[in-house]
Amino acid sequence: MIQKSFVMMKPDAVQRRLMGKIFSRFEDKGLQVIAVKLIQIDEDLAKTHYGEHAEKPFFPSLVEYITSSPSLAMVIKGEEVISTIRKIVGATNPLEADLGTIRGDFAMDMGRNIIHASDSPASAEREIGLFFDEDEICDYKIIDNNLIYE
Ligand code: IDP
Ligand code: MG
Repeated sequence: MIQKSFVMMKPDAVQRRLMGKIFSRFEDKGLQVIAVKLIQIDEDLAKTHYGEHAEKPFFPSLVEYITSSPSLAMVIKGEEVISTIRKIVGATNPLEADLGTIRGDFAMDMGRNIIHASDSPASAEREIGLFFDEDEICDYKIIDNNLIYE
């Protein structure tokens, strides 16, 4: 099934100038980036986005991290894209993430793990709605021998 996922390069990815390399992981795989926004997340948006973790001990430091500097928000489209991107991203703890994944290759610390990706169709829909207006999503057709999407 063709799906859309919300993916976000966190402040450490932007600060470390890894944006191009991370885009390449998705583009090389054959996924389609249909929206992009560099955004300084404020405290309200951080708390809403990570609401499911509000009671966790790491929540204050997570909010501080995610609001510390701009993030790069994206919508990515493709066949089974939600689970595919979670595989490309790797485990939450970069020390446990397989080499070859983004977290496995670029990070060492759970609290600086480079990237966010939606974990289900329901969270993708919620997160895309939080970060993007409808008219910011360019759902163009790919005209390419390798990729033919509706
Ligand atoms: P995910 O990003 O792989 O979906 P979640 O469990 O949803 O992982 O956690 C959201 C984010 O909260 C993680 O990506 C990470 O930045 C942070 N986080 C999760 N667990 C910990 C922890 O134990 N210590 C510090 N930060 C954590
Ligand atoms: Mg999560």
